[in-house]
Amino acid sequence: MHVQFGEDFLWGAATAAYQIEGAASEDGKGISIWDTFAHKAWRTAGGDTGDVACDHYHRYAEDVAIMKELGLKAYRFSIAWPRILPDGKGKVNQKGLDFYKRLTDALLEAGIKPFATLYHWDLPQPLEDAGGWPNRDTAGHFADYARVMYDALGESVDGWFTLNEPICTVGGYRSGWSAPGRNSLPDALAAAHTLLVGHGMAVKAFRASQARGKIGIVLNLDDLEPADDSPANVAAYQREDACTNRWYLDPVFGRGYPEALLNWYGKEMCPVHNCDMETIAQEMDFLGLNYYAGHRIQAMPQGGDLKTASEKLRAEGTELTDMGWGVWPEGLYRILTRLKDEYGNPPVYVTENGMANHDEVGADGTVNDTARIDYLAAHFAAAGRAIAGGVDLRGYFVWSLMDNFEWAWGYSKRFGLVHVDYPTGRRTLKESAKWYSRVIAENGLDI
Ligand code: IFM
Repeated sequence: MHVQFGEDFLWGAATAAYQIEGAASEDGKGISIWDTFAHKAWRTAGGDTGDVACDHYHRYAEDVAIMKELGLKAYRFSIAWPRILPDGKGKVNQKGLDFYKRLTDALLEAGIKPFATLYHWDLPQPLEDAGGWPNRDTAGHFADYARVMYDALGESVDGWFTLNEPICTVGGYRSGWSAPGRNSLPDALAAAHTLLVGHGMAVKAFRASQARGKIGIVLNLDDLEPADDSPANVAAYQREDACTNRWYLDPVFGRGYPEALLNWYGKEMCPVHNCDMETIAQEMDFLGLNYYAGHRIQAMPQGGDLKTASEKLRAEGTELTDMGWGVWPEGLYRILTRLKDEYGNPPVYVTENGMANHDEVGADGTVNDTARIDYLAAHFAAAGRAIAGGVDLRGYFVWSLMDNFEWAWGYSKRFGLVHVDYPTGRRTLKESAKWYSRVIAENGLDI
């Protein structure tokens, strides 16, 4: 079967600052919570840090040349807040701005549309020291930082995303696995609310700016269903869906917090100030969807937290990626269709989708990642099917352009279309990259 995409469909790839840039304390960059966290003992696999990462800060021109060779139409990167405002607020670091100006100029020169994420998890450490995301002031500082970026790159950037996967930032206040590594339910609940208020303030600031592009948020949504139709499992599914998907989706679409969440947390929910829900519900131009997983939800004897009251089961028969995540392309179709049916069919970009695979450069110099080709082909086909069913999907950013620092897993997981040899920094196009380049050239694929 042949799947053809529309002429304007934007094929791209995505990365994030801390995962690829390196140059952790160069040219006036401040420290982020991930710099601090990764340097603590036992936080990342092998004690890996993003100090050097893919050295993209110095090799960005080579990386843009690779994107051009692949024929990418768009590139999604993130801006390191502490490179721009080392203290998180106040004095702007011109050299930080210069780097992103060089990057976006190179992209435009190569005919690639820049899509910038303002926050992909690297909060300036001084703001964390002042309370971090649980502190309401952080929302205002985020909007101020966003304003600096709209002024600096408003002419160049096509698409802006305020936050990447707020649920993961919240996780950093609830569990030890990601920065800042705090473990407090009230802090996590407050962080979730401040993040959403910050998102709304940043969208408002965008509308008031002269920037020419469009704006939205990136949410990672899971395809969930009850393990069976027993009342306990259906209730567990509703809670899990509220916690994983609707906690962020509903308020940005003007529906407030889901009832299942309010019922579960009750008084513990962070206080909502007067106009907060209105601020959060600013009209967006598109939604960014990061898709990786589907689960069947089964109730568990109640634990202290919403998360421990249910268990996630993998869809039967699914293969596993190197992260241990099930391969479930049907879930992408189902989520896209849900956005159409339940959220008014907003313009959507798949802002991340891809898989970790155990990739090695073979003796002949190639990286034979057929599993990734199969994975992407199946997900592209699911996206094509969703478009045929009326979903307003505008583009697709594969995660990731290149192998990079996979947070707590360090460099042990490879998500890239391009292989990175970390000791030398050498880049090698994997077979999936060559295949993707043909998909882009033909604007379609046979499956
Ligand atoms: O590497 C991450 C990325 O930073 C956010 N979304 C999921 C990816 C894979 O885990």
